Amino acid sequence: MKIIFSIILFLTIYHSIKAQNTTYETIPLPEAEYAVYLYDSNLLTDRLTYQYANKWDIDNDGTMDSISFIGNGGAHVYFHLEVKTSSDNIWTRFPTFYIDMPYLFKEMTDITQFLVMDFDNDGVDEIYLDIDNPFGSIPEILQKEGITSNQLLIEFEDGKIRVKNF
Ligand SMILES: [Ca+2]
Ligand SMILES: [Ca+2]
Repeated sequence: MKIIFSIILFLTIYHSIKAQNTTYETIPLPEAEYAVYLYDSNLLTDRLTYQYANKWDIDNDGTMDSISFIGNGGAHVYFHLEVKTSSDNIWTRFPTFYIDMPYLFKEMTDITQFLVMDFDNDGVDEIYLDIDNPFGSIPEILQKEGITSNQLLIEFEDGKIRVKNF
């Protein structure tokens, strides 16, 4: 009797583990082809990162640039923006700009958080971000620059990346 009970218990546990695994595996990661897990030796965890390389030329030098979104490793993953333009080849990091859907939106919708297109029709793409920081707050570094909205336009101007109100 004890053995049967143990077997039933084992099967129950096994079944629930298997169910969890199955559930986990069947949730598709959006834009999975751009997603990688990078180990962070400070946080001691893998951070989900979206790497968009060679898709846009933000600094208009004829060579494609890189845009990445680095996950914070939390249960509800928030991502911050990093941009590397080919003209200076250095990463500009925005560690206080958080979004939770760093996906390739094709157009502006109510839920678009990230979109790259030529918003001002000057022939060069800009980056749109609708940041979703805690309590809707605007990062201090942006407030000092006169930014009054969570909707940001990030563009390359006079040799550097600038952040403006959208
Ligand atoms: Ca470029
Ligand atoms: Ca433009």
